[in-house]
Amino acid sequence: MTTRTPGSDRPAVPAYPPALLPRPRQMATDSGNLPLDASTTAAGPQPALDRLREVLRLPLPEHRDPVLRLELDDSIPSEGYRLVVDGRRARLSGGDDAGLLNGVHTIAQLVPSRVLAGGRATALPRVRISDRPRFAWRGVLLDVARHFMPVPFILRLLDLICLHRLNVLHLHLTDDQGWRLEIPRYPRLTTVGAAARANHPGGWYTAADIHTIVAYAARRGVFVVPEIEMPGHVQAAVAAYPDLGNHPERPVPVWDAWGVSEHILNVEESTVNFFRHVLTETARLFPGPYLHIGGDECPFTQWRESPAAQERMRTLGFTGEHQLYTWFMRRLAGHVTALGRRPVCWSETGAAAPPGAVVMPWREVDGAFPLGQEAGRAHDTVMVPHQYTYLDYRQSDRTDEPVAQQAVTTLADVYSFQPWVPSPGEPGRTLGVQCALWTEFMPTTDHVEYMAFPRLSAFAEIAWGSPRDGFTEFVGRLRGHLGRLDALGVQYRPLDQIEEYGR
Ligand code: TNX
Repeated sequence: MTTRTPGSDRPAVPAYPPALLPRPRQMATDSGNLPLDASTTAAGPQPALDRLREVLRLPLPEHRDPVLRLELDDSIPSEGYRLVVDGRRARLSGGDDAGLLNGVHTIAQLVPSRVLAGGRATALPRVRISDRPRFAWRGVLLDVARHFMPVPFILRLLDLICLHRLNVLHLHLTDDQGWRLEIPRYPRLTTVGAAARANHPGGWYTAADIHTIVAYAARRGVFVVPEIEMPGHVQAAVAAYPDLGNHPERPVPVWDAWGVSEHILNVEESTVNFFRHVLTETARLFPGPYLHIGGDECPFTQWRESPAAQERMRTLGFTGEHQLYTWFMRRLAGHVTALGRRPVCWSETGAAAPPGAVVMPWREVDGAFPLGQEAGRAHDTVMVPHQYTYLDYRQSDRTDEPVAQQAVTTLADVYSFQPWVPSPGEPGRTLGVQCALWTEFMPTTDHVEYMAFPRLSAFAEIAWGSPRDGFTEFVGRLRGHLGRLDALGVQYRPLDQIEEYGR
């Protein structure tokens, strides 16, 4: 556990209203509460009711005239909910199942944090809450390629994601340093691409692991977006199958340095087919609507020097390697579309992004660039500007911060993130926002938690679009919220240091 300085000089955290985080759109409280016990009855749609049982740790027997009623209500927008608790009953109305689950996860914060640690709920405070998220995509990226993260940790992260009413887990499954998804037709992707190496334990997910993760996420209203990187960030795959690379005669190992590897895919038809098959298998394992095909940081050196790539360029009538890259991404995006899924790619694809793809701009704060209005069409975006959302950056400029990427993104920086959205009349939509846990410098799950929290909590407010009353108000609520993270044993970075040195 992290040690914390006792804070006698801190403002007291009010017990009521509970410090909800993200803060709901509208909330009114009343004194008194609704007592709950093992005989408390409930009724409503099954997925949310089952989740409510888990959250309150009560059996909640069903009854026609229940104390806790869950219901769908067409007048509430998608993912929105309304919660009314008086001294005798509670009613949770949701625009859809996702709205009900959001409401249930607010209820998880209305009960004392000891309930998160396994105790039974004994009461709900009297409240009226009317709430809905600003964005439909409220994501967290976890890089399991640089350092493999075991399934139990992913399930724990999913508990923390839904507690913050976030709804996307983006799994970065492949990179230069590891390939973490078992593809039965190409076993070496994992037996070689995810093997243990010196100072590196290795590991990969089987189909059964993915099934566990996806089902656990779905019960919590979270969908999982798998990412298979191409045509760069693929050295682990090239190590496993040298024929995918530009120099089959010179095999390379799985990379054990950080940065951008020069070893990219070749542009043979067999390589396109290989990745088509990988994407087909990935789509079979992940039922969600999106499939991420990477596309970031692809150095063209090998294509420039490869007679085969140059020949391919000429045959296709291209004048530069960038056209070859666009061609590659479009072919694989087309395959994703044919699989009935929506492709997602990093912003490097720019104006040349495959039609219908969702683009994640990570270099720019403004989603209009480089999507290129001049291209005559805009893409839907998920905004991930690194300055605000990269939780692998240091949390302060103190010299005793653990080793991390050099850049600094404080808690206050994350809280100041104002996501770009197109102006009225401009094409395209901002589907949402996402924060990123790239794990080059996070070898252990404790370390991931330290880097993620409490910044992920600030990110959740932005993603939800909570009403803002300034950073001080947020930190006051965060203090109360940290009690929940304590109850769950989260290894977060203590607040005092951030407070003192945050910008
Ligand atoms: C850039 S963001 C990357 C990742 C690194 C990250 C480190 C993106 C698409 N590419 O490969 O892990 O920076 O901050």
